[in-house]
Amino acid sequence: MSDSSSPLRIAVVGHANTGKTSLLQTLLRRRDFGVVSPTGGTTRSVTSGEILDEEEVLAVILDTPGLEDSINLRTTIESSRTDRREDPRTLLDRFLASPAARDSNELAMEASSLEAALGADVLLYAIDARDEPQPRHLDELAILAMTARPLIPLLNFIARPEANTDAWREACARQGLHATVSFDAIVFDDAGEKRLLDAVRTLAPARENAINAWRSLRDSERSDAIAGANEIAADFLIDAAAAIIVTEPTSREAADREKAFETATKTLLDALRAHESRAMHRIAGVFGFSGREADAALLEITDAMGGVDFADTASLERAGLWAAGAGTGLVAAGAIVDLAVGGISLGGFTALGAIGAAIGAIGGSGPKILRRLRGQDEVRIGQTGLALLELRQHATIDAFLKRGHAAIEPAKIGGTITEAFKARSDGEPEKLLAEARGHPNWSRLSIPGGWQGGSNARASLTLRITTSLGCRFED
Ligand SMILES: Nc1nc2c(ncn2[C@@H]2O[C@H](COP(=O)(O)OP(=O)(O)OP(=O)(O)O)[C@@H](O)[C@H]2O)c(=O)[nH]1
Ligand SMILES: [Mg+2]
Repeated sequence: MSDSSSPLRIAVVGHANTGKTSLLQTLLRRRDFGVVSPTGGTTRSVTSGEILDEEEVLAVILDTPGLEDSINLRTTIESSRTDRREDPRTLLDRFLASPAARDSNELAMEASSLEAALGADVLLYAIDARDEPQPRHLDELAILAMTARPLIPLLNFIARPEANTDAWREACARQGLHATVSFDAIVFDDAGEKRLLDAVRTLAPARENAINAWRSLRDSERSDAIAGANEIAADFLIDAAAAIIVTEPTSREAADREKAFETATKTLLDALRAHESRAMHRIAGVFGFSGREADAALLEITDAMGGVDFADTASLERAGLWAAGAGTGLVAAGAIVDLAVGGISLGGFTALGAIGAAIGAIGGSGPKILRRLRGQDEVRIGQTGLALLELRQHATIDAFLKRGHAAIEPAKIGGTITEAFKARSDGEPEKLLAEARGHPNWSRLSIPGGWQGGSNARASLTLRITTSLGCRFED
């Protein structure tokens, strides 16, 4: 076979519909690889994908059609035996050279899978762990043993409650296969991928360099992705914390000021929602989910967020984070939005009455005094709202970290946002975000604008928040 500097070759083999193509999508981090479908017999020919580091091919992974009729296949191969001392590989070679293995024949597809297996350093035998081990599986294992290639039984679908993990371990052990690996193609688990590569390394020691390079490529991609995603989150959170919307009342009358407060609140929340969605798309991109796939993933993540939409008062009310006020219509129970005067929070609109006293106490710059004379107020996201946004950013990153590229079901985050919110304690990121308060020109969302994103102070705060958000993902 090839020399030790050539790429590692892995063939994924197994029964039809056991998640072979899904496994390739996840290992390659490519949702666009092959076609995955819940009905068997989807992959009809051998295809391959590469693990690339810059220009260098570290590994080639082969996807193969499932072995559909293994009982017939084994009988055909073994029936060619003429001498009891012939070893299984001789029988397999004879079968592959026979007309039965050619193009139009009923076993031609199986033959192409076996040809691919013969050229591989290691075989991964994909198992749908929800199945009971059946005679057809044992026939498959016996046929694959004829290739004389090292084989790792890989238990897929292990995240499902009906998985028969123990029965499969026992069945594999009876075939002399003692080192099974569990790896779910859908619920991505970095430690699981590491265990898989460790098993491959044990069986293909000559390919150690390629395997180590593959692993360190994935390690650095993962930490780059976490850092990149946290920076996007930090930048978004500073925009949110620093944003101030100045109200535009038609008069200084309390009723007009309240109406203007409601309008400004809606403007702020809508802008935050749109801005959050942009941040989520960018985070999806950092984790290699792009185009339509990112959209699908985002919908699922939104779904998984305990249904709490911070910009929808009805949703906040259901979660107990907002209460509709008796007279005003908008009283932020947990101060999702704040009335801000001179950078000091006065809570929701009910605090408007306190404004006169506050103005006296705080004083203010020329433009601020002018605004107050016109009856203008400032609205910004409250501490509660900000904490909610921070949790949502964290949940988004966490969901993408655990999402295999073959995932089809909604991303699940541990516990709903509401539960996480109630259990939270103010941490470092919250303290740091307080520094963005009182700097409306640090936010792209402030009205009137005056965005000064390039300031050094904002950049340094972004960096510190990125780091403190990152600490939460350290294992
Ligand atoms: N829940 C869950 N579903 C999975 C997993 N792996 C694959 N699937 C689903 O199982 C079905 C079959 O997956 P494929 O990847 O097409 O299986 P395959 O072995 O390539 O199938 P053939 O090409 O037909 O032999 C698809 O609907 C997948 O979404 C898994 O780990 N967990
Ligand atoms: Mg397939």
